[in-house]
This record gives sequence, structure tokens and C-alpha cells, in this order.
Amino acid sequence: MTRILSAIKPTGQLTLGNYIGALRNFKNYQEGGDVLYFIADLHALTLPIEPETLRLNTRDIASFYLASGLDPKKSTLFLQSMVPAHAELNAILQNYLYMGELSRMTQFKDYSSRLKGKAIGLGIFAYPALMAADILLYDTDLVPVGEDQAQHVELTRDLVHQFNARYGEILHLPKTVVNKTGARIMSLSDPSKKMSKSDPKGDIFLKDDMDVIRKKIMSAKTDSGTEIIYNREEKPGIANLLTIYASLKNISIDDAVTHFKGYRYGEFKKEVADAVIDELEPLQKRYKEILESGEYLAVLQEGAERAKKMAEPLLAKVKEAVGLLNA
Ligand code: ATP
Ligand code: LTN
Repeated sequence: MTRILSAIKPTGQLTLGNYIGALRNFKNYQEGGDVLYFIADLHALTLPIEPETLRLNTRDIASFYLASGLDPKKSTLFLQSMVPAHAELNAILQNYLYMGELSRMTQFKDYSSRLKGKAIGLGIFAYPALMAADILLYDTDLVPVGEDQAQHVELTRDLVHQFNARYGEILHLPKTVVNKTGARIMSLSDPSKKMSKSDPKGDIFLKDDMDVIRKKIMSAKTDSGTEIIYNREEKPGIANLLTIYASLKNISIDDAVTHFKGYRYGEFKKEVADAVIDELEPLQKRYKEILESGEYLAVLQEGAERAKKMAEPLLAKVKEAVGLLNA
């Protein structure tokens, strides 16, 4: 059976970008796949974060996982920090990634430029080693992520080739799956930038009130033109709203453009806002119920027990291959 694995890191409030690029697609893999979704809480420590914020974000994401339709009977849901094998494999694999390639990672460059003037922690630099460990621990076949994470999976693939060339066929080669539409939702206030939870300008948050969402979309940055066409370079704001609409309605961008032919920008934005609200209002209601009930806790613990067992054989194989004595 195809094994699928993905994660979200609890660095901030989940955005519409996380939802369209990742979360919304997760449940589709549950049927007929062997799926693991975790919360990358160790990765969240790679940027400065308050302990209480990290805890709140983690609870939120766990609740949103369940609210979005992930079923603990079909998916293994857990926290990265609850399965020590992630950190153990990371300690081994970090020796097979190199400073040059790590310093070329777009995410590292983005984050370190945001930390301008402040010291840059080792964790953000070594981020791809832990992510490679996450993926390789479970012999993962497919990794569904947004476009921004594809580079990290590519680096994991390079590592597999290199490691296996030296030690034999130990690590399984994963593939990235990036959804064609919605892989990169942009900021509403600056559509040249990714909508990002740790740089929350122009974000729509999954927890925003519906009237706030409507206001944000109605005031999204567009251009001085009048035509609704898809052109990422010349009309990035309109292109972004078209992407959001097409993703949520499960239609192609071309069909969205046809649908809005002859619309004014204001009417267009109003329909995009309706589409977002139709999707987020019921999601938010389920999320609140789950968060209040606390039911996510038992789910994460059970998931972690299952994941620990699944991770054991590969970790043992790697230890053996590199020459660590297994007791
Ligand atoms: P951060 O701001 O802390 O970097 P993020 O919002 O980029 O966080 P991640 O936790 O890094 O979110 O990503 C979770 C998933 O959401 C990943 O699969 C990522 O590719 C996807 N994702 C994040 N932002 C977007 C976006 N703007 N458009 C589409 N997918 C996105
Ligand atoms: N880096 C990812 C989160 C993440 C992940 C993973 C995704 C951590 N480990 C393993 C897929 C597979 C991100 O979304 N920023």
C-alpha cells in the first residue's frame, strides 16, 4: 500500500494558504493509502517562539486536523516530539547533508533574512535533516506539500541516493506531490509574497471571524485594471484570488476565469469571499467543538504509539548500516 506522510509546523495560526496547499488535501489520501500526518513541533522551535504560544498552536492544529476530516481510524496522527525516533534519525542523517546545499535552501534564506541582525539558530539551518528523518523513518512513498517545501523533499531524495550508494538499499526514495492549483497562495496585501503564518501580513487565518475574512478579501491588493484574467506577473493580486476561488470550488483556473468574465473587481471579490466563508464557517465550528472537548489528546497519544512501532525497523536498519552497535 502506498505510504503517505505530511506535516504542518505549529509556528502560528493556520492560514488559508496552509489549508489550500496542505490540510484540505490530506483527507483525500486516507482512502486507500497508509497515511501519517503529524505536527512538526520540533521544527517549530527553529524560529523564536513562546512556550505557551507553541502549546496553543499545537492544540489548534490537532483540532483542525480532526475538523478537516482526518479520521484517526484511517490516519496515524501524532506529534513529532512524541516519537523520539525522529530526533534519533536526525542525529544520524545530519552527517550526510552539507553546509553548501543547506545554505542554498530558499526557506533558510527567507527566514534568515527575516531575522536580520539577530543570531540565526542552528536548527533553522539544519531544518532539512530533521525533515528528511521525518520522511525516511516510515519508508514514505508520497509527501504532499505546498510548493515551498518541494525543495526540502528534493534534498531528501539526494540524501537517499548518496546514503544508499554508500550503505546499500536502506532508505526508500520518496516523491513529492504538489497540487497543481493552490500550491502557493500569496499574501492579500503583498501578492509577491507567500501567505505565511510566521510572517502574517495579508493572511487569512482559519480562525478569523467571517466578517474579518470578508473585509480582508474586499480590501485585497489588486491593480488599476478592470479585467479578470490570470497573469501572475502583471496581475498577481487577481491571479491569487482566482487561485483561491478555483481551489475551493475544485475547478480549473480557466473555468474560474470564464466564470468571472465581465465581472467588476468588487463583485468578483465578493464571490471569492463567499466561497472562502462557505468553506471556513463549518470548518471553524467543528474545530471549536473538538478543541473544547479535548478529544485530540487521546488521538495524538494513540497515534504516537502506532508511529513508534512503525519507526523502529528503519531506525534499527540505519543504525546497523552506519556501524552503531544495536543492543
Ligand atoms: P511558516 O510561516 O512558519 O513558514 P507556513 O505557513 O509556510 O509556515 P508550514 O507549516 O511551513 O506553513 O507549512 C504547512 C504546509 O502548508 C506545507 O505543506 C506548506 O507547503 C503549505 N503552505 C504553507 N503556506 C502556503 C501557501 N501560502 N500556499 C500554499 N501552501 C502553503
Ligand atoms: N517543513 C514542513 C513541515 C514538515 C514536513 C515534514 C512536511 C516537517 N516535516 C515531513 C512533510 C514531510 C512545512 O510544512 N514547513
